[in-house]
Amino acid sequence: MKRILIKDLPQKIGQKVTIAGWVNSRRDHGKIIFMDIRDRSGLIQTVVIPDQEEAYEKAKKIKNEFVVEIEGKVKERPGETTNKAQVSNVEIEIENLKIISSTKEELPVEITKENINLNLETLLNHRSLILRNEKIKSIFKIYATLLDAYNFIMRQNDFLEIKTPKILSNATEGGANFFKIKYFDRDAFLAQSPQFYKQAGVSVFERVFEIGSVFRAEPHFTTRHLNEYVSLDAEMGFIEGFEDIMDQLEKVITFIIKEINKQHKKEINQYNIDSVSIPKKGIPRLRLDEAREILKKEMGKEIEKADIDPEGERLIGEYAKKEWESDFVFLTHYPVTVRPFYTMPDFQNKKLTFSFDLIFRGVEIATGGQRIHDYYQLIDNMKKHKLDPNDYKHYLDIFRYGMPPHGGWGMGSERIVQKILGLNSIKEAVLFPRDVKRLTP
Ligand code: AMO
Repeated sequence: MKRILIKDLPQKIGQKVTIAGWVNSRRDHGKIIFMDIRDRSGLIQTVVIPDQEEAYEKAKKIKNEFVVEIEGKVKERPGETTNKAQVSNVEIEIENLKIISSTKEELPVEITKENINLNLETLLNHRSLILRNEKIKSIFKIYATLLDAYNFIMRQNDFLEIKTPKILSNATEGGANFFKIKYFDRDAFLAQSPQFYKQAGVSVFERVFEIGSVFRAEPHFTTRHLNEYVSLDAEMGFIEGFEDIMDQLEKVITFIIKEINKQHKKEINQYNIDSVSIPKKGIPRLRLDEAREILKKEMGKEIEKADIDPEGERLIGEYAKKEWESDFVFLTHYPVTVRPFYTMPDFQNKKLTFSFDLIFRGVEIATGGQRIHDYYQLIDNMKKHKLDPNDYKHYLDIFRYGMPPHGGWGMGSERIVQKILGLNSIKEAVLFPRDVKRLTP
């Protein structure tokens, strides 16, 4: 008999069916054995009694996580025995039971708990097993919707999807957090971002986006840094100012959040956290120096460096929530000294740039801004940043033959999921994360 999915069982009451999946739990009550079976669509209770001799004998030996195939009759369950995890009020009375895959091993960790709460090391050390937990699977269901929604809204806004190289001859973002690799007989770098290539994309297609892996050699253990993450990038031409980019990003993030809230109520509830809110009036925008003032006046926090630190971002996030009921806030006009050489300086104040960060629940999730599009200004600015234009010949070629005013953003996908669910570490939002010490599984 052809296998059907657990979610379709309520329509099969009184019929004989075949299902297959993992044994989520087994309870032996002597005269009756219950097994909860899990497949990709849900969870169902099954029962076997001694009259079904062969199946009953097999069921006695079964342990959690065995893979089984079950043939039996779908029955309505009496109301009082319906438990919370049940997808519906039906159960299966087992007639035939086939063990497809078994193990002699004991499970190293208990994974069926609804409210699993393990420390990060345990979560990562037993990764392939722990990912089977419903609450943990939810993270990746939300992640998949995020990628799908980003792709959809970008295409709808006339951006073309591109894929750019990840093995490069130069580091793109400056700083020291790049991975140097051997590339045949010379050195190469893993892309820290698709920055140069998405700008090249503008020179051809006007509007491009990319969903792709990027690499950062982050030597520290923090709750918000990964060494390999998936960046949601965009770049658009013919802008009138960098506000156009923020407007576009706001549209995108609003759509993504709406989709996730609509499709994942159940998953968000498992994490016992409020769903994300964006005020009707839009995401508030603060100049960085205004934010500085607010932090000093309202929260007694003085930012000494040119850039705002993680604690400052957290506090400004709290302020945005209190003042505007917003989980998001844009910070704008970062100083030249903390932005890469390709960032457009503010026409009115050359010490500042037309750039922004988007803060979500107190963490930076996106950086963006207007870029320099004039060939000669770009060369000039490279020199100001102590870079040799000869090292950037191919990048400069983009600007040599006509380039419109443009800009874009890079957004960390894992940080978005982390903040939607309130995960302690960003690593929880990655199937198999890497850090300084971890290259497995
Ligand atoms: P930036 O370096 O700020 O900007 O990165 C953009 C966004 O990527 C995310 N991010 C990270 N996420 C996880 N682990 C990391 N180590 C990590 N580093 C960054 C953050 C951040 O906001 N080219 C520019 C973007 C642009 O201007 O278009 C860039 O890469 O969410």
